[in-house]
Amino acid sequence: MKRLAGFLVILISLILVACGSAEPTPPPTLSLSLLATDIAYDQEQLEVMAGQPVKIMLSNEGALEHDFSIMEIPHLGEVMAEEMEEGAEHGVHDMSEMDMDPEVHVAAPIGGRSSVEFTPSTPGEYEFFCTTAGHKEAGMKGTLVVQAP
Ligand SMILES: [Cu+2]
Repeated sequence: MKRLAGFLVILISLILVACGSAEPTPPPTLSLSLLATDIAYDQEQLEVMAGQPVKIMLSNEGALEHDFSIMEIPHLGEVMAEEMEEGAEHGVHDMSEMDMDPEVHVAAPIGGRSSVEFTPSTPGEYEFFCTTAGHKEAGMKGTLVVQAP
């Protein structure tokens, strides 16, 4: 009987510990690479999961500035863009002339690499494209597929 009581105490403690971890840990960030050249991306489709943070690394191996933009996409938290200068001189990315304000946006300078991180919240298909004038029309676009978890 004494052994049984001891066993129950351990069992109850384990249950309490299991229930005690209140914060559900978010799934690990999914890292995807996208290569930009003149004038194209190397992938037409990117697949991600709703509720999972995604980090898109944009490398620019072209001779023009390129970016990664999504006009509208439901997401959790903030969109974090990080532009890394590597090599090439810094081309100031002026968004002021644009009459659009994409929800997700990051530009990669010539020969450089940038990343943008966000957590899509709603399954669906969202168009991504390059906002540099004429690039989307030239085919610099693709589909971000957000799968249901
Ligand atoms: Cu472009």
